[in-house]
Amino acid sequence: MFLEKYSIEKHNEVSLKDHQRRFSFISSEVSNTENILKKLIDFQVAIPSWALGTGGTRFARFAGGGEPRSLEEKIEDIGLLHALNRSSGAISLHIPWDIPSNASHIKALAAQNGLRFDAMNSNTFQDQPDQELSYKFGSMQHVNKEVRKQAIDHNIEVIKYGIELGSESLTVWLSDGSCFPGQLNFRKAFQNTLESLQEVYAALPESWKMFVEYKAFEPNFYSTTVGDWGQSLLYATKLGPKAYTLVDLGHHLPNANIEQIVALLLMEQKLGGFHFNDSKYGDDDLTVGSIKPYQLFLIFNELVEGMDARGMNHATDLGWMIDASHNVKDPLEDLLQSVEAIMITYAQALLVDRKKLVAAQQENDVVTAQEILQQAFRTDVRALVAEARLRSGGALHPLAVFRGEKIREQLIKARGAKTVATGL
Ligand code: AFD
Ligand code: MN
Ligand code: MN
Repeated sequence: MFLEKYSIEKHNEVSLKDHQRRFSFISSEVSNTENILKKLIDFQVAIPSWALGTGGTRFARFAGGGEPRSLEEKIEDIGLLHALNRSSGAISLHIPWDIPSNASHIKALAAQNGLRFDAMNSNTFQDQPDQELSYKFGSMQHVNKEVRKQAIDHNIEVIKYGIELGSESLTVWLSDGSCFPGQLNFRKAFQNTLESLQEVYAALPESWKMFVEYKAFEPNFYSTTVGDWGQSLLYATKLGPKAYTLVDLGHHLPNANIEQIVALLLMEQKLGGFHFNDSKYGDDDLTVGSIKPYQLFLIFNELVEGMDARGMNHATDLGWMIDASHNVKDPLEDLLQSVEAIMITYAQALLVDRKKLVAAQQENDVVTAQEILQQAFRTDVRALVAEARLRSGGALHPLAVFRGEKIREQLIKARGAKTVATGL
């Protein structure tokens, strides 16, 4: 389905006066409004193709209805999100869940929806029906060279699909590790993984980046072969300048200081990509900003500070992606909430008075430093984010339009109540 421009405009008209009042208030509070608006308009977050259907746990999956049945319908869904918020202009694909059998057709469809292809994701954490060798005991770390070769070949195939679509990065997340002490030799597992990654790295086109995603636990529970940012950085450094670390917010041990990790990776020019989500206990893949919004702000604060220190372009120099799963919400509504949370937090991070913060740090004025950060965090920037959307043709209130236009109902009518999107 395609959302007509006039239906967004119709909704905007109703709340325009109210919005203008709020926007003029925040404009009077903030000194560099136009500059911030420009940055917000440029900032795009990629939607993962696996987040458009209902997720599940290892206990159950409760499908929601109207889920996309094909890659075409996934692109259509992201097109809807992007039409509403103008900040979801990219898609991150997962192979083999979304093999583009006709790449030029898929590329054209994405372009029609104003979307580009962000990082391609490989999958060696599952066995596919037609697969020769099993990944039960790992993929790139495997003791058997043949299994490692199969994993390498798969990643090279993913790069090929990516080239056809105009993507420029590959995200490798390995579930490799061990469940019990003694199951594997840590050093050998690392070396096998490094050698395998090196072969994939050698197949990367000149302009491409490789993101090495780490995760501390699950599905392996004793050790993970890319277990934390230190290990990821080790691989990325040994691989070369095209390899970077990818930070997924849900992949840390409890209470990890993610903002510090981000700051140091940026300092080393080794932060490449980002997976947004939120969590209470582990890799919960909950809506961004739903549990720990202040932590998200502190992370964004370091991202902005670190990127500015290196003269980086906020919108294009890092891969910004959501990695979420929805068990009880409508996936599209959840993604609208996630993107909104990202934009709000980014705007707040742009408000931080950096000069004053540096001075406070220099004076060891801890109280003032905290005041400066919380002044930004406690500013209601929603009207700024809405204004950025309005100026780029989006909806003042995306969620309200989604419900008002009965988009889910229309998708169910077109696709059926019992569709299940590809994914886990
Ligand atoms: C995993 C990782 C990774 C991967 C995804 C697959 O976060 O990014 O691509 O889930 O569903 O937990
Ligand atoms: Mn992830
Ligand atoms: Mn994850």
